[in-house]
Amino acid sequence: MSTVTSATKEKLRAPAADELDAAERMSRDELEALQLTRLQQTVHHAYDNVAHYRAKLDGAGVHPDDIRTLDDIDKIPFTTKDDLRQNYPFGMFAVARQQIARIHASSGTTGRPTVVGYTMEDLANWAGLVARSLRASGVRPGMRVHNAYGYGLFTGGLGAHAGIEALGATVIPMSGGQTVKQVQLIQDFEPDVIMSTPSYLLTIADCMVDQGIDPRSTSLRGGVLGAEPWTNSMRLEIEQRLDIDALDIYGLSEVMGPGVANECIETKDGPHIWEDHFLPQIIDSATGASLADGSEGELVFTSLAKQAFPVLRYRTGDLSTLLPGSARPSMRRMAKITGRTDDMIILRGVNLFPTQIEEIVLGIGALSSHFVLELARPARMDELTIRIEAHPDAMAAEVDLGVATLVERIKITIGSTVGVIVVENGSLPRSEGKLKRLYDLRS
Ligand code: DLL
Repeated sequence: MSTVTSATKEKLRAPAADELDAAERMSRDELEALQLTRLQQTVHHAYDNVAHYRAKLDGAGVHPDDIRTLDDIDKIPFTTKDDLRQNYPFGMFAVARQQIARIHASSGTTGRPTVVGYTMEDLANWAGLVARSLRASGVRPGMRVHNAYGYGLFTGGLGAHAGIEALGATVIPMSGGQTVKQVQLIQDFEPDVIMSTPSYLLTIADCMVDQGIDPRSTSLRGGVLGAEPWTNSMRLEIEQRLDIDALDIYGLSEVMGPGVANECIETKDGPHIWEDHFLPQIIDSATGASLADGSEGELVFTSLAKQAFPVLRYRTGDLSTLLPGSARPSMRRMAKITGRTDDMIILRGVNLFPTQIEEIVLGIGALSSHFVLELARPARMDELTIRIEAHPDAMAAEVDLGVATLVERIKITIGSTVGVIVVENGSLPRSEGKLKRLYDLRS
């Protein structure tokens, strides 16, 4: 078994222009023309084949023929998770059941899961977009990719799997969990790249340390990480701990799965949305009004080429900002997700997201990245307590100073007073997939 030192690790590189898909090289005008044709087809397809969409469009007095420009999209009513739940399980499918090649479902913390379906062509398109995402991350045919996203109804495992194969890379279908085995296979199979949630990659790195393995010494050169919000400070932490490039992959089951958007390694400035397949919008969550690019709000997507499960103006609940394209100039980027509308904590009138706390915590060396937030209402007022583990190498006095700094920085940047409790190292639950940061103890 060979160990690779930092000096010998070859950096992942950006694809050359001739390695890109045709859509990535289109001009903005060509792309918008394609989007309009595909939008018109999608609206017709949804109207003709899904009773829910027909009723919604009829109710709004809109006929598919009324969509003449991309701006006409604002005439179409939103689709929400609730609409999908009410049509559980297969009411939103737009093709005959014999054409459905695969089903996925998102667990959903409350109520019924949301169920999505794919035709063979949908699966091929999805694999192609994950392959494009991997290529943008610096992955190339022939590389080995360790896939630690969970296999099963969750779209992460199988979605990533098909994309790795479509790219022509070698997939190691590890799935989530069994952390000791993850470490062993990384040592033995020497993958170039790992796919997992950012929080689970830190769990894997901790497990390496427990076994006396330097996380920087493995064969890994890159991580394609997503499925949960993570900050640029977390990226830095991961890149330094594992000596890799860490790229952000975004997606959601309802819109497709992983690979709706992905960062480009040459810029690492937020995921590029693959706009030939998904038309993004940002809206004001309270009023539903469409906002101009550059404003922060809720991301809404319309699928442009899906057969089995077209979505019209699906409200993701994810908060972001649409930004101009950079490494792929004609496709817009999304700013890293700040959080979900459901994760927003309102603390004595101040809105706050777990990612804001993460950003501050990671700037304090004496504290670790392992923390949870507890929201309680002991009296009339809500109180937020951060339970956090100290950095394993920090001295007690440094930890005390770190805690004081944390309280002060939260007060200054967010404007709320929080409690902080330092807990024993290893006592907080470790992520095996999507990390749960917020515990609401109020009810
Ligand atoms: O998590 C799809 C996925 C799998 C994406 C693997 C990337 C990698 P769902 O389980 O339906 O699908 O959850 C979707 O996860 O609405 C966001 O709130 C969150 N999410 C996904 N990717 C990111 C990301 C998959 N890169 C929900 N940054 C979405 C922040 C993300 N949040």
